[in-house]
Amino acid sequence: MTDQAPAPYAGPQRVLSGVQPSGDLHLGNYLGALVKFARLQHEIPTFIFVADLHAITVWQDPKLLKTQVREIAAAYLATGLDPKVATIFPQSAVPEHAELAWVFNCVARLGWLDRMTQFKEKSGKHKERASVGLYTYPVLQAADILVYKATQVPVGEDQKQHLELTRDIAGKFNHDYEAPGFFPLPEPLTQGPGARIMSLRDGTAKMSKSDPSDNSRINLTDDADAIAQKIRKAKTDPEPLPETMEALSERPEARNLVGIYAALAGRTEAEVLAEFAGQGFGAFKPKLADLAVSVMGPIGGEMRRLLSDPAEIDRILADGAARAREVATPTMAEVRRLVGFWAG
Ligand code: AQP
Repeated sequence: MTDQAPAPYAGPQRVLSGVQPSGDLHLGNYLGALVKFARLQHEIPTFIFVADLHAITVWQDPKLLKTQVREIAAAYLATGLDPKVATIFPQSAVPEHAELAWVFNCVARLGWLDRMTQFKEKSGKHKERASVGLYTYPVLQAADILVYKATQVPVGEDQKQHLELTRDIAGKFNHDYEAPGFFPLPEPLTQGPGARIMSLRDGTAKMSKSDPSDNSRINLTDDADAIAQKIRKAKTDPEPLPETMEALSERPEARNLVGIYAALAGRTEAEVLAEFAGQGFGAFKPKLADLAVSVMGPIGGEMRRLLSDPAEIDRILADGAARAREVATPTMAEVRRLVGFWAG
């Protein structure tokens, strides 16, 4: 007998991604994820959820969580997701995510999870006090993706390792339950200059919702004055901009601002440097501020308009949840059968 490669997944292509309702969305979330959602929805069936199950891996005020979910939904809509085209829904409205996560908890190995760098970063020095949910977060993420048999996952670079784990879980499930090609091995879509936006206060740290300094990030809800002021205050150095990105390798803050400009303008970093080489930040920052205000300003305004009608957002989310379950329910029924559960 010869060893044969397992049959590849032959089902339809689907896109899936989501964002946690755990704070204000920022420029990193926008460029690393949301921009891609709006583009992909016109190419491949796209499922975008609000990750409220993930959010409670760290404490969330129960009185605020629903409002936070609506805010993320409003951000999706304001950045171009069309609920008639994409399926937009809250994670907790589709119980199959949590059910499949349990099965995957029994497929994934402790050694695989022990390698996840995001848990180490988020749990910090006191990992014994972190929730078990924070540790198994990437297993739930695998379930989010695979319950829709999604093949492409638009995310920022920080999520690449979790996507590798999803592929490992899919491969092991297919192998252990003798179901070759049942789950796809999904690909992360991380390309583009917005894949890793860094803090405006520290070019070596990721721009993040949980950074205590509000000046470290541009929030989607910031108004024009706040955006311009944060860029004016962004940490830089006294040198002029060089002609090549290689010359910025030791200047993380400068590199970050060039990357942000390129991503917002839809240009390459090389094109940006070709325009600004030789100029200092006194000249570059006002141009970046104008660009950021022109792109981000209208998003905040549209979010505020959408949030003034929460019933309409709830209607969109309920409709999306019903459509999402049409895909998730048959996958989960098949998983129950493959695993041999009593309740099929
Ligand atoms: N700085 C970033 N640059 C590019 N992409 C980013 N993403 C997050 N930060 C950056 C991408 O945004 C999507 C949603 O992320 P999330 O809210 O689900 O969780 P996160 O990655 O943990 O985001 P934050 O802002 O860093 O939140 P906190 O501070 O709560 O941990 C993902 O696709 C992510 O890659």
